[in-house]
Amino acid sequence: MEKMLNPSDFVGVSFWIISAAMVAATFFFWVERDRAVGKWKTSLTVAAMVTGIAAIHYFYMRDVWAVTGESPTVFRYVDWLLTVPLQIIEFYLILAAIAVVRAALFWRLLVASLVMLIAGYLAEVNPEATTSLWVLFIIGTLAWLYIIYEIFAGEASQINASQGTVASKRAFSALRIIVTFGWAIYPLGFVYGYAGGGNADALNIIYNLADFVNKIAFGVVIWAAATADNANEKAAA
Ligand SMILES: *C/C=C(C)/C=C/C=C(C)/C=C/C1=C(C)CCCC1(C)C
Repeated sequence: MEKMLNPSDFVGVSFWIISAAMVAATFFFWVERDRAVGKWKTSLTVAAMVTGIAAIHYFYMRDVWAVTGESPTVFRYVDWLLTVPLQIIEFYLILAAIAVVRAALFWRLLVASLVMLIAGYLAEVNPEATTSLWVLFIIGTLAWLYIIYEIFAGEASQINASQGTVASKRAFSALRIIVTFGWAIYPLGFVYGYAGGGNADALNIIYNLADFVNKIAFGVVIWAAATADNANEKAAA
């Protein structure tokens, strides 16, 4: 018989709660898309795609955890491989909504995010190899720091500073906070999860929290900017 979720398994319950939240968020962004104007509609579509893809993966991750008690590493990274590039597209859309942005910027952010995730995956599928585990962790962290550099000091930041509207600047600074502090929860989860012998409970609860912040809260930020721009436009008309 298939094992059911154990109510006293708080990590398993967190998988359950995030599954429900991802579905609800997807529905919300999808419906609210009607209230956004112009290019912001696409941003909300992408936000709904991110939470929708995550919802599907959370259903499976919850089962892997409930049945085996092991980290659902493969589903986790398949989800991230789909949703992180979508979030990079989201940054690009915010900039493209206000200015002509070079495609090279998009590709640099995309490649850096892939290096970060591939390094993390190679580390986590074989955590017994502790030397490569931490070398790969450092490679992934450097790729993340590069993304931070790009949005604080690189071309993306210059475009935002010189050509942003009030709403797009607000969205852009919220994105900076998400990528710096929201994304920082993942390497923290990695350290708690693997330092000193490994702790799958800590790893998964922290990753689940991080996904809640970075997929749902991130979408809400986009939604706030999208609907604020709408209000401005109506006031101007
Ligand atoms: C929706 C999923 C998101 C936004 C996932 C983001 C994942 C990260 C920012 C992962 C970062 C990691 C490092 C910075 C070092 C290597 C280990 C990782 C992959 C956990």
